[in-house]
Amino acid sequence: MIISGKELSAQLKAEMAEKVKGFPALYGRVPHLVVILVGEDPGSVSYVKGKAKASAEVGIRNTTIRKPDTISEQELLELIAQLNADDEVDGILVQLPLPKHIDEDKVIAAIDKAKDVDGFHPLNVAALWQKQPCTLPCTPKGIIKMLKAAGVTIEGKRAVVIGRSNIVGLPVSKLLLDENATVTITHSRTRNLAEVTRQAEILVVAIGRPKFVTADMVADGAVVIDVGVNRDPETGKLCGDVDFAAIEPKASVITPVPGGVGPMTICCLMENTIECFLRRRAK
Ligand code: L34
Repeated sequence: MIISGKELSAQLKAEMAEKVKGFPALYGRVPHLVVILVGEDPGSVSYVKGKAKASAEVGIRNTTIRKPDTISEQELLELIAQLNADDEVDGILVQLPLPKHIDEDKVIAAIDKAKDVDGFHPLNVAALWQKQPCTLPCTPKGIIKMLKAAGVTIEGKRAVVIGRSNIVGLPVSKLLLDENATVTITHSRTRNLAEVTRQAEILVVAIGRPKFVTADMVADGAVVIDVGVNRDPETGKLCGDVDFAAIEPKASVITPVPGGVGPMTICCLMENTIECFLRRRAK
């Protein structure tokens, strides 16, 4: 079974659009998401466009601010301070990665926690690990939604995550743990990786290397979630971290690239923007 993130996200966005339609009457306006894109990285340009398109579909106001990669850290921090102070802004997202001369951690920490639609702010991260109410990071949140929509039972399962990034590997591990999976986090220094991944009933791959996971690394019947968005060095087409053609026949459930986790990430960003908007209204 192939889980279509594209279809699931279309359904969820339609439900959100229905809800947002009522917001002007209830609250006087719709949620407003501001996306900051620094530089011209083609991947980032494409993802940020996807975020604007999804916003339009859901009825969320989107402002995308594009800055040259020569912007100083100070200028970026000042822009964020301005947006923090603007009561008409509900969500602030700084697309990553940033140019090397800018300290990403400092930029993320500068965003008002209540407007942190990515769930990357240190206070949101701390709340996640302490199981307190927080904004969940979009990609991990989308992964759990896909598993549930596919009818996958998470509780009691052996889950293996490849990758330990702040954006995906660590938070998705925590969410799987919260769903009562037994979680193993693997990475570049893991010995006998294939031996570990073959134990996985649920395998989440977020390593950022094209077709890194080969058929011999996956057990028959495994659920495989592919977070990678890479260019295939041979064909130049988009491909995941998983060799889809080789693994799809073995897996019980698998996500495609494109059309899998990516669209769900954007869908959850819409949900987070609505949540931030409503939480700010409630105050
Ligand atoms: N701040 N930076 C911040 N927040 C994020 O949530 C992200 N991420 C990751 C990179 N940097 C970020 C994204 O938005 C990755 N990411 C992302 C979002 C959407 C898609 C892929 C990555 C996506 O929609 N992928 C499509 C293909 C898009 C294409 O054609 O280029 C897919 O179907 O997988």
